[in-house]
Amino acid sequence: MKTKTAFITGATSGIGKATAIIFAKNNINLVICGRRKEKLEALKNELSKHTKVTSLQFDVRNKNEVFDAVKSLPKEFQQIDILINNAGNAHGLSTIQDGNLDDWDAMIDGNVKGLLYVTKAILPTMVAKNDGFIINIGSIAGKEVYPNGNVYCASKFAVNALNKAMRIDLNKHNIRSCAIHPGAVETEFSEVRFKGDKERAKSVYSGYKALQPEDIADIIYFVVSRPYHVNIEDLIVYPTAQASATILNKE
Ligand code: NDP
Ligand code: 8X3
Repeated sequence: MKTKTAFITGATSGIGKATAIIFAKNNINLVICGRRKEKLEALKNELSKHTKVTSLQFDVRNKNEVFDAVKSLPKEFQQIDILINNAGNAHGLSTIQDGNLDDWDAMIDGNVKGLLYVTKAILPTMVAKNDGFIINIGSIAGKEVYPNGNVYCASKFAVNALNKAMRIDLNKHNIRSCAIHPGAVETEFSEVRFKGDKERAKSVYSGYKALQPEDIADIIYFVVSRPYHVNIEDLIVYPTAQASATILNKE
């Protein structure tokens, strides 16, 4: 079977990094992306013993950076078979009336527009070869609005909608798309949301066993390794202790 190449955004941490690791161990070549260069370099060195890896440093919010980065790919990495639209974060947790405009920009620009820019930059080669797989990392926040989640929830509702749009628009090009919507996953996510407040971030994952990034990475690998005629389109994944965005069975 032909070796596949995956393009993973947000590979410096959490779900994206765990996905890069499981893909590398399964001989999928990798384009790993993120803003933190030293983390990209460390991961590239670690995974190069399993597979071919290149890295791209860019901010998904900056459309020129996105398109220039994709254009700069070495020839052997230009045919992307699998795109993992994973980069994203929540910034803040407050009512709309108390919302911070910079936080709103960061979420809409990163989680929605960034995902679109990357998809648009990668799609021409997928369309040309009439094949491809796009995994969009949504969230339970894209299925349910919860108190103080407002703009983050809106950004993930948009990811859910865009995943459905991709299924429709790309159908005639044989490009599969799937949205995976996790509940609580223990990553740097809450540290970013709470602007470096490690104690507050830790409390999000205490009193129960949260999902680990590897749990989601395993599912992503399962989805992309189904036979060609099978497309899992939409998945919600919770920790056992979680019943909805707001119901958690904590000790
Ligand atoms: P992390 O904070 O651990 O990872 C986020 C990743 O996204 C990092 O690699 C970061 O890289 C990258 N990233 C963030 N903003 C940008 C940007 N502007 N440009 C480029 N890269 C960016 O969190 P997770 O692994 O948990 O998050 C991954 C995805 O999963 C996100 O879309 C998140 O919304 C979603 N999710 C997370 C859940 C959770 O509970 N953790 C639950 C449901 C969904 P760098 O900083 O190097 O740029
Ligand atoms: C991350 C999960 O519940 O904090 O998307 O929105 S939640």
